[in-house]
Amino acid sequence: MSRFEEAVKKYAVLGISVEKALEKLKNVSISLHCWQGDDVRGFDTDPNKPLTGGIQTTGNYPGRARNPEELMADIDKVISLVPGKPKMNLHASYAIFEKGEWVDRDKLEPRHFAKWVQFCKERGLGCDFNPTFFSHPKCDPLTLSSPNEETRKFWIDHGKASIRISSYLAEELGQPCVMNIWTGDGFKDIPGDRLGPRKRYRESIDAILAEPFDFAQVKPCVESKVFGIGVESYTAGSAEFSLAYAAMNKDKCIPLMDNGHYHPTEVVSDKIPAMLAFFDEIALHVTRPVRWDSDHVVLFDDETKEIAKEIVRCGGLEGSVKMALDYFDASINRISAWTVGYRNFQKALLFALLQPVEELKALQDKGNLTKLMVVQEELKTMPFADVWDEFCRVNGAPLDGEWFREVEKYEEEVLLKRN
Ligand code: RNT
Ligand code: ZN
Repeated sequence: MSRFEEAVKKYAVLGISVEKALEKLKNVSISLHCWQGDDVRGFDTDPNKPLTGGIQTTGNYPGRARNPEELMADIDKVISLVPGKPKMNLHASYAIFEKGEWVDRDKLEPRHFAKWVQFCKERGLGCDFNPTFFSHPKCDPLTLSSPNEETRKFWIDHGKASIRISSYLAEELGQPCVMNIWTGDGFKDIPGDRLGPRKRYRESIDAILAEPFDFAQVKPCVESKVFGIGVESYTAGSAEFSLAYAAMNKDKCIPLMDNGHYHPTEVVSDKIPAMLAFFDEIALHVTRPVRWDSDHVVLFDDETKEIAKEIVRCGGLEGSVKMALDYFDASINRISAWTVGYRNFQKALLFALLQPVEELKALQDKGNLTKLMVVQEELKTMPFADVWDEFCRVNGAPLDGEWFREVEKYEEEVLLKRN
């Protein structure tokens, strides 16, 4: 009997169907963020300008993608190293212009993403989208919450353009497009007015969402944040602001939680069921905060597992939870960073799918909390790795222990030749 067959038997004793878990995970779509490949620089402004909005990449590992061709080649490499098919996730700053052409963000059109559509079509991928409200001369530093009407209008127009681009992506690729609104609007020090920027932010999102779109096809989200570097004292799009906005606009907007955007002892895993008690749909940015929103590579760690567990237990894989990765590490090989994080999140979902959900619920409801603890602890040492290997095998991806060689080869042959 193979190790996998033995694992199937062991899980069957607990009433868990490995086959069902593998089948389920195969069809799960996780968005792969294009911005891990070039340290969030994009193509529409000077790539050497600083990253603003309270986010930061650190490190200068060789091999950063410098243009669309390199970024696409790198993404292809990642796709070959992960099981199944990801969904793409683009920022507006990754617009691809014809030679000699350039338009500012308020004037972006669907055609500036035609090359990405072609990329996705050729690979059978859907695509999510993000207006880019940071790293741009028109961040004053505020965007949608700016008191300067001209600045605010520029960014509203960018949001509207992004809705049109999202509709285009959804239509062309035949999959709904999640369009996330995040701004780094805020202040380093104690503000003189906390309400004004939030009122303007609210009005700006209203204005963006007044652009016509089909809510079945385009899923605008509002992402909250607690603070950022250089924006320590006040964030316009705080948790309460974003949650209240989404709750009051359920017909056109969904809340997005990034697990790097809360106080360090708060956990998004517990927020998922709380939100699903009220929202039909929620969106997530899966990342790993180390002491702050540092956007380290997602590991197969306790909170990632807990997040995945809640998604699975709450029926999130049926479509109610939109999952996207959001991290950017410039200090290690970027292909590896992407691959490790993506595979780890899949692992976490698989680990969650191999749990006797009904039994655990019943134990809790009957008050048998002793057995609940024992069963949950014993699940940790089940032969999960053998099932993961099988998942990789049947979905055309190299196993753990195999794929990194490919990255080393790619680094030598491709990445180190970039400078
Ligand atoms: C920043 C937010 C935001 C960005 C991306 C690039 O703190 O998490 O989602 O990371 O949009
Ligand atoms: Zn995020």
